[in-house]
Amino acid sequence: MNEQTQPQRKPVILSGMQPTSVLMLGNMIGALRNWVYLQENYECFFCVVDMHAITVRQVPAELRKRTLDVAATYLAAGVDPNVSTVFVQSHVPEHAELAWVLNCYTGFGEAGRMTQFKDKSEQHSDNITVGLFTYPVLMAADILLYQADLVPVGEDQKQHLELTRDLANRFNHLYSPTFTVPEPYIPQSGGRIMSLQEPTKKMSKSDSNQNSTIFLTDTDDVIRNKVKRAVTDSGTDIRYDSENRPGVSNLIEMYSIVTGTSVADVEKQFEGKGYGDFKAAVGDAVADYIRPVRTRFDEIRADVPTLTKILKEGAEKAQHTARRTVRKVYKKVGFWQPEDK
Ligand code: ATP
Ligand code: LTN
Repeated sequence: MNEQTQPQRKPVILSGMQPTSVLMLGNMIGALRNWVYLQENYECFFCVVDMHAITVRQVPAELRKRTLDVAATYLAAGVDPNVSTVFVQSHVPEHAELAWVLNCYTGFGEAGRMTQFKDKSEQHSDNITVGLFTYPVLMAADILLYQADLVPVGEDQKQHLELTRDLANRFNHLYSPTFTVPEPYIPQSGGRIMSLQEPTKKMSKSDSNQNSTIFLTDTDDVIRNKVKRAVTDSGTDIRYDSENRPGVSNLIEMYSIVTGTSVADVEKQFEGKGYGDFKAAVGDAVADYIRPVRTRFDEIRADVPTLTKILKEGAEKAQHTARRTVRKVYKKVGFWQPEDK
């Protein structure tokens, strides 16, 4: 290397998923597949956001198990722990520390406008906690701690990314440049996979109707059956029109992504065919897409000592970066440190 050239800092990525259940097709298509291909060119931090998961009530033993399930799924999908840092959010206490500070810079009205808060408080009307309200601030802390440039997420997280950017800008202007202002990375196609049973709602891993969601642990037969029973619209031809025909359009989008075919070519391929033939093809294609992930998941999940080692090393590495940001922030807000004297 030329002595004059400084080694270039790779841009940073951070993203995470909640261990509220095993992951599903929407998580894979909306976010995880992008993590895998971006990891070569970015310095990546991928966390299992267990602290976010307790914003709605969890069964402790299940949460423990799901945390390992989600970490194993990241690896099964192709996240390489030798390249990317994979860790559990609660293992790095700086997430809670920065979240507290950012809470003190977030307007009450600003947090109240978050649509995910409104949706989730309707779903969990018997237990609307302050934690659920302040969920996006913890997410902002996750991102800003690592000075992330890019955050690969599904469409539903766009508003949370806007809040994160606002908080970063606010803090930088109040004090001095402290945080990188991150950009969302939302796929053009597949950023919002819809529920198989209610195609106007997004597919979600905590949907109460199991038939709405294709889990990455579903067997080939279960996948084919769920697709066969998917709600479609009155109509007979295979034509993309997400506004008027959300059911069939969702299946077209899924098929297009998992087979790498354009939507126009999918329409051409199924011209003159009915919903029955099309659903059978979608079921097969999705099963083919998920099968290798499921097989690798079973192997990785069975080896808990290796998984533990990866997560422990990941947390140490993540903490190293996170601590630096918290130290900077504490100094700027005026927390006295012994070395200040
Ligand atoms: P929950 O149902 O527990 O609220 P979720 O299924 O929405 O969770 P998260 O853990 O909140 O999943 O999200 C993980 C990632 O998957 C995020 O980047 C999110 O934007 C993305 N994602 C979630 N649902 C979909 C979907 N239906 N289509 C595309 N991307 C999605
Ligand atoms: N809120 C996100 C999960 C999440 C996240 C993050 C995503 C928590 N912290 C940081 C990207 C970056 C969701 O998908 N519901």
